[in-house]
Amino acid sequence: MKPRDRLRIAMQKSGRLTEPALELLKRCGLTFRQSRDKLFCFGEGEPVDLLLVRDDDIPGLIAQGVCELGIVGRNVLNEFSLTAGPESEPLAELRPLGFGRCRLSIAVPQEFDYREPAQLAGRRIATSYPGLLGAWLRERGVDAGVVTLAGSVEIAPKLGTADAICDLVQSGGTLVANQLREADVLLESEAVLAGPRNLPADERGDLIELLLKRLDGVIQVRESRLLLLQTPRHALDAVTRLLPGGPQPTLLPVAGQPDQLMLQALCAGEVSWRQLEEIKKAGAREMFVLPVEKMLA
Ligand code: PRT
Ligand code: ZN
Repeated sequence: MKPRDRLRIAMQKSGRLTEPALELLKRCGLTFRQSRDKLFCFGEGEPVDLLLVRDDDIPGLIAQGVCELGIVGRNVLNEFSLTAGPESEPLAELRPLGFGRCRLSIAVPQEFDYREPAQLAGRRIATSYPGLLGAWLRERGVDAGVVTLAGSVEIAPKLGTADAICDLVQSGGTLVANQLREADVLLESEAVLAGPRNLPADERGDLIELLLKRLDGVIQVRESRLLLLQTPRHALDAVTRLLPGGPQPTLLPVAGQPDQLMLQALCAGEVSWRQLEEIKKAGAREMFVLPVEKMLA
């Protein structure tokens, strides 16, 4: 079979990851002919097309070689890797993408006084993630019953079909609504770019490398902030010491105020209110934290 010279990326057709994934691809310079109701979207500028599918199908499509890349939750990717069987093509997490964050957690009824995994021995735990839960229990030497459910896992304890659950948690609202509480975290999850462990050795491999570089640039910009502030010269050292990580700040004179300086610093990551308070206490004034739109080093 002649290798395809276009790249295919699988992503969720309709769900939590759909909009942020499309937005990220757009920022990487990828746009697609609008046919969102279809399975396939043709890429306009670059030779990269989209497959719109259920998130659970994404790892399997990559493993079968139907597509080269996929945007999917780490929870779904790792569950696939644990349950796919040795003959399946091994998959890799190529990049974490910073959206769709959640946790795969054990949750127990409010009255269950949970302190450690050993207390789950002999209990039934309902989950849609039997692979991840099974591995977690095995690692801890806990012999518990795993009840696999496709959905509505959170109602299993009330129905009497399980004593605890293992499910995704974000705000925790669903657990509270079902009189459950989070007891232990198995996996911190977010959307990731998944691909085969061995990248194709043709043009598609080169295209993937190019895409990864663009993605790194987009993620770096998205997580960068420009911090602007004024500081008296005598407080400069103290203020500089408190700046979040990044390259050396730029200093500019302030017209008519020789003892004041304007400081400009690129920060890798969010600058918290607490950090700003500390910097202010050190003597800084007129502070601005700005998002970075584009960056060319
Ligand atoms: O149709 P398809 O199969 O594609 O969609 P889906 O219904 O399986 O997936 P979807 O869109 O619900 O989730 C896609 C991915 O988003 C998941 O695989 C996770 O990686 C990620 N994600 C992030 C979440 C959540 N947050 C989340 N809160 N996925 C599910 N939930 C559910 C959770 O299962 C529970 O029922 O929301 C509830 C908990 O939310 P809180 O806020 O009440 O704690
Ligand atoms: Zn799904």
